Amino acid sequence: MNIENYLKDWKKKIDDKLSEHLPSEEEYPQLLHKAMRYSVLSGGKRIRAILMITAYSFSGGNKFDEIMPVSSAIELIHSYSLIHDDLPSMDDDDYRRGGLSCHKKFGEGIAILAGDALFSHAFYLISHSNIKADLKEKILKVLTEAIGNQGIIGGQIEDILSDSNRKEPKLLRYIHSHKTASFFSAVCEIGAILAGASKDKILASRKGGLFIGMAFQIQDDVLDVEGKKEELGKEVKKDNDKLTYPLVYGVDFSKRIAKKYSMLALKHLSILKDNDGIFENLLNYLLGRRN
Ligand code: GRG
Repeated sequence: MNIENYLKDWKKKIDDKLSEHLPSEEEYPQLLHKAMRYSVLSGGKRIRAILMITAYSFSGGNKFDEIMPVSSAIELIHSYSLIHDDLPSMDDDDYRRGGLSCHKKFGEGIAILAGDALFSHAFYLISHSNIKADLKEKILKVLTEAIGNQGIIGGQIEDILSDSNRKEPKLLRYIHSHKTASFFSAVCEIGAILAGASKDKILASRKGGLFIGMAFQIQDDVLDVEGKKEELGKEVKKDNDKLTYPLVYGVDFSKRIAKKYSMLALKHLSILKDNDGIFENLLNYLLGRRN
């Protein structure tokens, strides 16, 4: 299958479910729900949810309706991290996904609370889903580990403390593997767990997802240097004072490292049943993307 169609079809299904799973703008307190819906439904590639669904499907899962609350939860957590990442005390970004960032549109207090509410709502969706209790417990362990102090937040704190004078490759790998790749790893592992896959497939999905995440974040760094505001939907050259792959290795070598990580990802994921080469095409898409 053509990868653009694959991504487009799943994005549409994920977007529809997200709209259904979010509280309506008419529901009290309206302003909170408006800010939540604005941030989640204003765009986004839905890559994390698509990876979860793909790992699920290639591990033998076929009950897509049952797992959609988990794919929504993943995108709600991601949107929450973007809202908080854009705040003045973090990356201080006025634009996101081609529009105003949440705090620019609604004010800082509302944006913080909208992020917090998205985070809680993600766990509401998982806990109210029809997924079997033992699988729920397993995925919650993976998810909470990936997004907490030893995952996204651990990476984010080192990211905001980092500066371009400390060109330390070990610290750079810590930031990227925690801030971004830990979540990619978790969503692939969760897909395999939900499908009831064997231990070796679950581990392969976890490792493959980690390498996809590393490649993805390096490309994100490269886009900050080479990308265009109109394509990215946010300001470029915002990472000038940050520890990034282009800073430490230069743009060309960073691209080669991203390619190496994508090959490693494919090596691990090769034990899943991917008849149409979706993972390979997906990685090529991610490394060639302009937003
Ligand atoms: C919510 C767990 C949690 C933590 C809060 C603010 C923060 C702590 C973490 C920020 C982590 C962060 C924003 C990492 C950057 C990851 C990244 C490359 C985001 C862009 O992802 P895309 O390109 O965005 O998938 P779209 O718009 O397509 O969804």
